[in-house]
Amino acid sequence: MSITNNELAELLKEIHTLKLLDGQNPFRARAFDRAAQKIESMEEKIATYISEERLTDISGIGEGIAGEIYAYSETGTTPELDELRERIPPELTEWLNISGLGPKTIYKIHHELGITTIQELKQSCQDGSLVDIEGFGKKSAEKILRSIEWMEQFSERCLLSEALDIARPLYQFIEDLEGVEKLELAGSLRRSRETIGDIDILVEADQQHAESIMDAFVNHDFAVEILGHGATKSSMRTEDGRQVDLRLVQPDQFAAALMYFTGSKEHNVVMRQRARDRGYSLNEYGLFKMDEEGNVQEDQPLSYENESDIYQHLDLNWVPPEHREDYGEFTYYEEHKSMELVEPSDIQGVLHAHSTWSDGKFSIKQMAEACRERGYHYLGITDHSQTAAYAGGLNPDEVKRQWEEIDQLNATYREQDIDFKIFKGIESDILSDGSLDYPDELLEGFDFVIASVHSGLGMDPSKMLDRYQKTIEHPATRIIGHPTGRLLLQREGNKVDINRIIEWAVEHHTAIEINANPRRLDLDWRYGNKARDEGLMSAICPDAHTTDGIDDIQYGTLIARKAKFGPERILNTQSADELEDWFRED
Ligand code: DGT
Ligand code: CA
Ligand code: CA
Ligand code: ZN
Repeated sequence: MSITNNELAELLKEIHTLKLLDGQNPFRARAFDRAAQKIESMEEKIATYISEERLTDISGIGEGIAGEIYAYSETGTTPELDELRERIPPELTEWLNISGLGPKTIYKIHHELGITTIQELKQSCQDGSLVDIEGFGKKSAEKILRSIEWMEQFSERCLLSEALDIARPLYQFIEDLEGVEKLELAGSLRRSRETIGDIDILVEADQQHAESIMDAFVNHDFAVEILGHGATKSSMRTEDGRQVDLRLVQPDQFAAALMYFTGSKEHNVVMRQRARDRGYSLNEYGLFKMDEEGNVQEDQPLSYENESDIYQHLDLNWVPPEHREDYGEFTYYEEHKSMELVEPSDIQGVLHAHSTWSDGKFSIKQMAEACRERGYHYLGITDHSQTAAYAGGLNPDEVKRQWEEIDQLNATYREQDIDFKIFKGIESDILSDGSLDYPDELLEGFDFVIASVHSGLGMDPSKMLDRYQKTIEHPATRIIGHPTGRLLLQREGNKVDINRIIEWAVEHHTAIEINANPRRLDLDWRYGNKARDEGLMSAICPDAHTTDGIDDIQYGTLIARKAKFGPERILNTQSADELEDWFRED
């Protein structure tokens, strides 16, 4: 395997940092940092120097570092690195995440006070013991404390919706900068993951514009802290603690870089193996031929213009970014040109919304009008059922009065020749024994029933499964709501056997919703293969409690695509009439 200059530079920088954390002489450790910078900025490929064993020809690389590099190229690690990782307490390397705290300072504090955890560091800032160290004062203690609090305040990941709120305006801002030829969101965001670590953006531009583009990026209003500022990569942190990485590549590198930085890592691993199997080498710079000895022919890139061409070289059709997770995409796209996936414009109506009858903030009419404004043709209103007292669930009498209101609204639409229908739905609690929340006679009066678990979420998964079985077997149940009950980044869902629930749902003419609330996105996309194999129906449900909440459908649609749903398996791509028929079938 050939090593890229970037990969090696990262390695040497890591060794440099660890040496400083280890308290080694900074002047001697610096040789590793210098070598890293040299290799990073070299035009020539370091892999050539390695294969020809002439690393020491490079100024700044002596025998010692050369030895480490040769070892790394053969074994994937180096004796020095192994030793350092062994010796340095892992808790100490976590201190590196505290902004403004470098490895030398960390070593000094660790050495003087004998502390290793961030909690201990926090303590020493608060009780004044840090001030006893030479070179530290009250101010530095306060600054470290602030940084720790900053770090703790922001969790490492955010919701897909939050990342999009940052990425979309940034995208538009960068798009208009002079010299930007191409621009794409990359990383987990391009793959529509349900949570996002950092935001990755890739730009194609000529070198001459690199500086001004990077300057504009790090000086954007969103940037409250600049984490890196270079010609090929810059990073900043936004007000809400999100990191944004901007990478800039030359025109002939864009396709390979986009593929690499879109990931996932798991997908990339398989792609690189496919390249090797065919006598090629794939990295972030391109796709190259290898000679018989396995050396990369850097001067012989295969010809391609876009991602699709690269996939073709590896005997694959283009894989949509949302499917690049090593979740069955290789077998599928070897055979198939594409997969039909649901699009926002396919969505005809809104199912699963609440009104002031239970815990919604707007009347049925206001919700209906908001749907019409967005171009939808129906609204399935689903307030909470009677057991959900905390959410203003409807007793049977209220249900009947709500039906009257819906009948009147529908009559008005018909009189005015407006193509819009309100369905009488309910979000029935699934009671602890799996039954629905009203007597059968009343249940029959609804157009459709969404059945959701809102209590006893922590129950034993096998008991939960029994509960679901009974619910799904009930003839009134048409849609299962948010099946695991998870709240992303807040609460894990029940570990109930979703595969089994999918099978029962298909058997009993029941759909499982993709709850589009960005904190839920439940059904999880990882069940997409199973759902597809079984022919499961779903619905992209905003679970809207406000008119704005309807727009969450966009996140549900992203996840439905990731979960491999075409429009034909999404209920709310159907017309109101088709849907009515589907609800009525047994
Ligand atoms: P995130 O940020 O945690 O939500 O997830 P990603 O997928 O955006 O990961 P990130 O930002 O660390 O890197 C962006 C992409 O770059 C990643 O999906 C694949 C590629 N990449 C980064 N580091 C590596 C690596 O060490 N090996 C491989 N094969 N690919 C990498
Ligand atoms: Ca990322
Ligand atoms: Ca990143
Ligand atoms: Zn709901």
